[in-house]
Amino acid sequence: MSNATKVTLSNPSRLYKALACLVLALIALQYILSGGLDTRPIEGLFSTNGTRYPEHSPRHHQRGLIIYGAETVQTYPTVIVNHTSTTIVSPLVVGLHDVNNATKFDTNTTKFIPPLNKIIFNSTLQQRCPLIPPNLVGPLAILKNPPEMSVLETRLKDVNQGGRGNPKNCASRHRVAIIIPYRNRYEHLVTFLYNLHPVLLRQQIDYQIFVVEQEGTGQFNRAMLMNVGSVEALKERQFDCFIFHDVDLLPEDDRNLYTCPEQPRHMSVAVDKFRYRLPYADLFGGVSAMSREHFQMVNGFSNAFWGWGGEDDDMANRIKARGLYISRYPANIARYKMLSHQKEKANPKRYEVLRSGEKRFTTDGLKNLRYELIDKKKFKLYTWLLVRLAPMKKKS
Ligand code: NGS
Repeated sequence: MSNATKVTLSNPSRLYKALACLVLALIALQYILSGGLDTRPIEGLFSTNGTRYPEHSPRHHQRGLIIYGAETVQTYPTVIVNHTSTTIVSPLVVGLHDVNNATKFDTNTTKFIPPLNKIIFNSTLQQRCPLIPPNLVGPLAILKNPPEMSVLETRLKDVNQGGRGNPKNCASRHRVAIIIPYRNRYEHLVTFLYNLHPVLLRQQIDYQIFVVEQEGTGQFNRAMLMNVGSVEALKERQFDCFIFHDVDLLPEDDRNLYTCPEQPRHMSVAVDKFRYRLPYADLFGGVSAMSREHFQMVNGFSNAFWGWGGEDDDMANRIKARGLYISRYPANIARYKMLSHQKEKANPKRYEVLRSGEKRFTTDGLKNLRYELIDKKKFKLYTWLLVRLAPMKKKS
């Protein structure tokens, strides 16, 4: 027996100390091997609102797995991050891919269902944008004398072809299609783009502006153009929010966020033309925001309003009939200036159509929308759609 062994055996407290050291060393070794000292910048699970899943979440410590997707975890893809470089997919990119082709998290079994094909993305590392955009300025000076469109195009460098914008250094929380029913208002359109793009960029929204022009000289159908805009926008990307916007309204405060909250939102609460007072409680005209889900739930706008007036009131009725309600930001923020123009001829039948609207809620709208897309162009500052609207078939 060696001296050392003799000492240990003759002194049991030393033996315990040695054993304790050995156990600690083994624990440390296991920790290191399981990646405990990994300092790569992003790991963990995130929900769509940017919060981290709780520490006890089964995969919290699994490196390289990021979930964007949230309240309904099962329906959103998990992304396998390529860790040879520190890359991660933004929700923007995820949205463009088939969710069936991605890892899903089963909340019942708390297990991951593996993807059909492993997806490895190589996009830039991006954190979600903050809830409150940091560069807002509040009240705005309205710019009423825009330069020519070609000059504006070169000035608005951060806008991409088709009138798309996207925050540079973070992944936006909102995918918004701005839909403008339009005819013969080119000067207004330039002024609108001049004022609106900088606001949307500051608001860190992932957006695209769609100008939906009605062909011909027949009676204007604002609601139908907005329905067309929503359908055509979704052919491009899975927008989660629609903002229906008259071209003659310019926001006076960039805290009036161009996003869709929990409930449909009437945005043009205080307009200079109405001395900044809301004309009536159910007004939903001018500028309004609806999530894709809600817009489809109410079957879009009615197609039955030809000529000025009533279509927005019908939408307010649809919203209420579905148990939703119109929400608003405070009037000191949701302020707009209206560009002057000749008032269009009101539809003499609008009250009649409005009164009988309820019985058409489920049939008249996105369900029976008929139109022909005559032309489509992606200009630098907007996507332009020229459409021929088909009148609703009369019931015999
Ligand atoms: C109501 C119209 C709405 C319109 C609102 C404000 O009278 O469509 O005025 O119009 N309803 C009917 O005519 C039934 S505004 O002056 O802002 O263009 O939105």
